[in-house]
Amino acid sequence: MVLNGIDKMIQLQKNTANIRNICVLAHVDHGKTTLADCLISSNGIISSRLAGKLRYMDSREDEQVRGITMKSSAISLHYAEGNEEYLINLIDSPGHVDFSSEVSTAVRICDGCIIVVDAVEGVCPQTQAVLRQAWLENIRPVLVINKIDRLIVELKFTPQEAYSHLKNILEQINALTGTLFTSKVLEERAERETESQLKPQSEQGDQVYDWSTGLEDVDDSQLYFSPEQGNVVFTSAIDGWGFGIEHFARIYSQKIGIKKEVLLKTLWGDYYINMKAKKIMKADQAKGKKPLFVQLILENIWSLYDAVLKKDKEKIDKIVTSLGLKIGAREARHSDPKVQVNAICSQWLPISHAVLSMVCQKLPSPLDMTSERVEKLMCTGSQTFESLPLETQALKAAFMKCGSEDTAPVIIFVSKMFAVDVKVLPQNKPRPLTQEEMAQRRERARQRHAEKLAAAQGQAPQASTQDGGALETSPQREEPRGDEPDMTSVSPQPVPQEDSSQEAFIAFARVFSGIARRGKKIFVLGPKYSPVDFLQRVPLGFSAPLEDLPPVPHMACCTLENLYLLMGRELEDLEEVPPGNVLGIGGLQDFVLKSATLCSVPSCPPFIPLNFEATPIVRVAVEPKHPSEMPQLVKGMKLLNQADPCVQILIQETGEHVLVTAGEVHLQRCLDDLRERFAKIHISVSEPIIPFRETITKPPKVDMVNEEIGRQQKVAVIHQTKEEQSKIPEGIQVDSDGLITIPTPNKLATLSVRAIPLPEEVTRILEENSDLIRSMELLTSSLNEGRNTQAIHQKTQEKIWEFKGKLEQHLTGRKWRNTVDQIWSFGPRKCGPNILVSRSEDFQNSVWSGPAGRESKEASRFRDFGNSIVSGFQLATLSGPMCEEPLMGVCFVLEKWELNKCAEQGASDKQSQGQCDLAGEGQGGCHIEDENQEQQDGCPEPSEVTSQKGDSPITDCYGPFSGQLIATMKEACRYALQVKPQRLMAAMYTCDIMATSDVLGRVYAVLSKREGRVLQEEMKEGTDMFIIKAVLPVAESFGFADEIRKRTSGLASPQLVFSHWEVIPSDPFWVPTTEEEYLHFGEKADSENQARKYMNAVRKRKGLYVEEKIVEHAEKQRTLSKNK
Ligand SMILES: Nc1nc2c(ncn2[C@@H]2O[C@H](COP(=O)(O)OP(=O)(O)OP(=O)(O)O)[C@@H](O)[C@H]2O)c(=O)[nH]1
Ligand SMILES: [Mg+2]
Repeated sequence: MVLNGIDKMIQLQKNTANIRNICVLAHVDHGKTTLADCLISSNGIISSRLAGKLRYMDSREDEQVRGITMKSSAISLHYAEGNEEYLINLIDSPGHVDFSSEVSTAVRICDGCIIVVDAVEGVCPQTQAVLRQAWLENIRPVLVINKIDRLIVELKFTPQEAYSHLKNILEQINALTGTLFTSKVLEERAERETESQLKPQSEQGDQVYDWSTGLEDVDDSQLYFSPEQGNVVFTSAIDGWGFGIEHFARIYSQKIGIKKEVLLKTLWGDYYINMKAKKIMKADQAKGKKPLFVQLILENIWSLYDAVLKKDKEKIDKIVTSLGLKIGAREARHSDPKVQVNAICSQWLPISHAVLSMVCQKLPSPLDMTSERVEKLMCTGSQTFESLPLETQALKAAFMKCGSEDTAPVIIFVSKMFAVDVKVLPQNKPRPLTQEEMAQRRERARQRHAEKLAAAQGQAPQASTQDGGALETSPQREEPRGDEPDMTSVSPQPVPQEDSSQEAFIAFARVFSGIARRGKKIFVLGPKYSPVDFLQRVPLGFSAPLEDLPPVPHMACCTLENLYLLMGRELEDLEEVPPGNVLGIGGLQDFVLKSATLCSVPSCPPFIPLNFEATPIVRVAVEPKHPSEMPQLVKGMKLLNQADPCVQILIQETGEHVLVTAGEVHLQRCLDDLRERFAKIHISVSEPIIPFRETITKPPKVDMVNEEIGRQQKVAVIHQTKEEQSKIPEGIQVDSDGLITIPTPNKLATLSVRAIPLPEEVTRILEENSDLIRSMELLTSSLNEGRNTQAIHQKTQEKIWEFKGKLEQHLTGRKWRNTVDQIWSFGPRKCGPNILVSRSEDFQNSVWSGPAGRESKEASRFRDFGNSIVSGFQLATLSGPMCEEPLMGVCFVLEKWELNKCAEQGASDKQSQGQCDLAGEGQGGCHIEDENQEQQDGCPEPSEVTSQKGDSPITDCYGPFSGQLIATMKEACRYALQVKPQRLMAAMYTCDIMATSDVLGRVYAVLSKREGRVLQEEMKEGTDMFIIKAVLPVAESFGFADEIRKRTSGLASPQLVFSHWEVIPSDPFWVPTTEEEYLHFGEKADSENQARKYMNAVRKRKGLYVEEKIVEHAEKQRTLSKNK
């Protein structure tokens, strides 16, 4: 039975002050969905007996089967306290790391969150992650410590032990909050400092910087979780109970006669009560006394559990009567103690009351939106609020007011699109008729009946009864003939046209200001939309219909077609949604891909993008089982892309359709969705494509048997050395230091390139700043094109200097002198973690100064061809020589760059012919060109370059000169790499495993089998749980979670998050060269070489040549032990 109908919800939606938009966040399996069940059952949507078992918010079949939540979904609940009625829009979110993007979509549209922590497991990695997300979104948290029953039943703690354990958990989580808070305060302070330095002397000279905004002065007491503040409750969601100390303070103030306020302050903490004197004392005055929390609260709960578990009927009855509860006969007689506990506790300490009353009192309503949050939402990138146009700044007031008057601008944020079966849509569901509708229909039928009677006297009586009967049972079919033409137009809609159109997309959204009305026209703003653009293009006071607007980039206009109330698995139709509410919007499928800002005024900026914590890393190629079904697959993948906030869909150069997902579980879900919902075809899936990076290192100091290289003589040179292996062709000079000098095929230019490994720290800095590098690149390219760009924002400029400073700090020493100033480009894709340095005397071009740095005549001559060099570098860094994977951490130094005079003037036909004959290596040149063509998809620059120089193209039989330069540069880089010790880099996961001591050994066994490395092992205080932190190559991670779970009988389950790239120490090209190595590894060195294995697997996948030896005379098999 549903207690509150839709009408009640509609009414509650209007009272903004009593709306709470909240989400439940936690580590995986800490009990979010179970808690949500309890809250939902309080509204009668599900029965209280099923609460915790049903997991109502887990509506997908695979969620139920796997027992984990995979998406966030919302439900609206009603809660009454005293005279106030509240509307709670509750969003349940997943805790599994693979779905952390769903958490981001939830926090954006909430004002507060419930952080759930398992009382046994305590603070876990995802707890930290979600707390951080809540912070980043500026939403206020409250804490629920769940699964208290496990402390009693599983860990068998005494109440005193439980108290210290809970205190510990609180300390941990507060420490976390503390670090978030301090870093934020310090950041703000730093910001203010720089601002004050920037404008120290304003015109009036009276702007004094307030130095008092230090940590010590900021009131942070509200931020921390503590039971006396009322922002912590203790629950057991599975047993249906929960309490905050306020509940007990109220009860005991009546019972003992101590003021409630006093109890509120002392129930948690080291206070004890002197019953005789009715006084509360500090614990240190009397050792051995139990704290109030233990004596007055926990002991009661413990004794209840004790009685029920021991089936002490008498004691149970005593407790039940003393609490004044009424337990149903069925529950009282039930043999399962859980049922009894649930029946008693859920009446005594109803969990929904404890949690919802905390939510209503402690979490803000949409009206309490802080100005800080509004500014953050409106300012993308490095913009500051003050730099926005005035019209845009004016919208801040609308956000804060959250007004529902007609003049208020409508602002809606869509945080994700989710797919539902069209059958679930309210307009397609047969709805029970209301009394009035029945009456109307009866009346209409009667009229028709009368008309028919009048028309055809004879047959009328039978027909009319049939007609009337049909109307009552299936009114839909009769309607078109009725007298309501508007209804007729609605009814054909539900009929699905095709199989694949069975999914409808609903936008998961929130109204931030104004009323969202069905049929209203509204702007859809893409993430790159800029209100400045609009204000420039469209005359002020534009009042024509929206359709007549001149086209503005990243903006579209659409109509709000259907509005829905999100009720977990159900949707309810709404006509309008007042501000501050969470809602579903239908009909945006063609306008919104994943998220968007909808607004009725064009001065609104798009909201800042959602910040996703997980990086999509696991990629597979998919193809239909039957090739003819390709179009369905393509369509299905498009739909999947829209329905999932985090998945990426790519079509690779090879024509493969690739799915990039956050992890194994996410991949499985995406494939299921593709098969069953979106494509509805059989698909075959490749083995996961594991990304690698290629790099170079310094020459090793020891050989593979740990002998120092250099001191021992290379007595037995069994194999040829590596330099010979990489086969540098003739005509290319290599000096002892690895400098490659190579001419273009027509010999008009010669390039000298050297590759040097970058320090690890520098690579990290480059990776962290890739966004900044991209914006620097955009800026330079727009300057190059002579476009009138806005001046760089002060903050961006500062960031650039800071970035440069960091690089300088780490690139010190003779080798790196002036390197930072000479950086010419980053690569691949102009923003990657490799750099091109130009040491050429004649031509200086640096990313810091832009092209106009030092413009001499000589320089301009070189500049024309500079782009080709950069393109060659981009291509070289995009795919390395080992297995065509991108490079990482390599610095290419262009030491010299000689340009023949005729290259500048343009070679005549004759000349070039001559050159061609001279070159004598035409084959090689042409071949390189071909390869270059293949690579162009990934990097569009080369074609642009050629077209730019359309005015004086230098062509000879090798093709345009610029193309030759590109190819030569690429080759030079590749050879420069090959003469250095090359290494593969593997993507690494960090892995957190929680395991009990008895399965620890097995966890280690699995980890070491899969090349994992344990970083840390800690024992969780008060439990026998160990927390293991390890790193594991992504390549070895498939099936890892399953294996761990199986080997430990489900007692340990790992969480894998992408963390970094790591160099695989072994050399993929290694062969034994010294006598020791030969002795140790044997002539064929066929023992495992991890790097070579990976490299060959990638080469095989890409259809590249794999050098594999066929064993002709296998050495005798022997076991190691026999060998000893
Ligand atoms: N003992 C005990 N078990 C609980 C309690 N609450 C939940 N559980 C169990 O914990 C497991 C996970 O519960 P869920 O509610 O699915 O956890 P969740 O946080 O929603 O998990 P994800 O959505 O996958 O992150 C289930 O087996 C629940 O029965 C509790 O209070 N006590
Ligand atoms: Mg869940």
